[in-house]
Amino acid sequence: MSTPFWGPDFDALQQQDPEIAGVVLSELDRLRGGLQLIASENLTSPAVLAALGSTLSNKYAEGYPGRRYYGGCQVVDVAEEIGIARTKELFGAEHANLQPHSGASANLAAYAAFAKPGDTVLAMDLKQGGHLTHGSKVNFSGQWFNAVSYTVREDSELIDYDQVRDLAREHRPKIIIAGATAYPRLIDFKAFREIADEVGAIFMVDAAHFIGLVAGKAIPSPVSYADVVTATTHKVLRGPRGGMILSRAEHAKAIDKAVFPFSQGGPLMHSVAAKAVAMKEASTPAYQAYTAQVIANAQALAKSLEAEGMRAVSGGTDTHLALIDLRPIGVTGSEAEARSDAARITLNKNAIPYDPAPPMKPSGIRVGSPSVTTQGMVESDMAEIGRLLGRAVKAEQGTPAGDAELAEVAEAVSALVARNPAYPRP
Ligand code: DSN
Repeated sequence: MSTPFWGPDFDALQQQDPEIAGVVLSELDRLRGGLQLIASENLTSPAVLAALGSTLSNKYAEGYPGRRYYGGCQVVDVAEEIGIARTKELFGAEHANLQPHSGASANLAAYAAFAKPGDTVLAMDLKQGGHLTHGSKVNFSGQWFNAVSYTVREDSELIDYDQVRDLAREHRPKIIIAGATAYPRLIDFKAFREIADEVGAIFMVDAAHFIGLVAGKAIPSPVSYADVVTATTHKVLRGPRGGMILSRAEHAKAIDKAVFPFSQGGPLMHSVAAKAVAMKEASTPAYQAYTAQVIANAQALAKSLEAEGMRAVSGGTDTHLALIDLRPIGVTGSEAEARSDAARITLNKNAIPYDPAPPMKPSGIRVGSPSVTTQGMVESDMAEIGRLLGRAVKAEQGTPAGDAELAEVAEAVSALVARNPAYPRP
């Protein structure tokens, strides 16, 4: 290569802006010093970070490769073309758009491609594991569309496909959406496809959470069943923060127009390039092994939390996350989140299906294995994490004994992560 790489130049940042340099280092310390169990996060590779921290960030490139509204796009065109080709190949998709800035932006574009304000959409209830963009009244999806929600069964805590069919027949939605942010089980895409066909609806899968498991061939793919698949690139997939859309060729034009110019302006070309890097990484046997381990680890973690007296919603997990009901141990999700935080274990409080408690003090937590698996942890580590988490969430924070227990757990967490560090020091 004739031109040496220019940036990320951390020394320059430290000199020019020590405050923000300090923040960057503190965050690295936080990642290295604790356990990241947020199911939607991961630890991106240095290659992805290098693409993100590159001069591609400077370029305006409204439009698509070969059809831009700005000059000088010949170089960024190559990045986007490579990214699209890799994505189509990886997922067996007829069309891919890598420009959505986020999962929510991808969903906005997908709605716009197939529905008009006032149309009916059918999606999973936010309180039962669906996403904000699946029809919540505080989001565009609930304000611009007539959003009808399906739920999980109260007994099994699994999606009630009979209810989905009944609601589809009754409301004749324009779009039926499968996908969730806190549903630990596999989704029957074939059943959804059949329901969509019966009522003439577009079938959209929001695969934000599990697209990385699909990339690694660890779970079945929705691509052959869905008209459109929206996703994020930063969860199990381990790319940069961002979104993407896969679709059938017949919908390619509608999708591309809905992203630009309808809902976005200039794409973030450094992020598009970093998505291309992530697709290459996700095409390797090593990544496939990673995704299989992600699932094995989530299952081991759920089991170890059950051994601590908690309950795994739906009895366990088939994916990278588990939803944990804390009522059997008499702790709220917010208490558990705060206590875990004090013990250097990062996770989020979460509502459980049919939660009797309010959203800010829900009955559960959500835990995920993508980050700790990237660090190289395996089932035996997850058993230890479960024991530590059990001690942390039961410690009465604010009492001398509880605080001492949390400090002890924090020490044990430090020892555990030292064996499998995040972003190991060279
Ligand atoms: N915030 C993401 C999650 O944590 O699942 C979804 O957008």
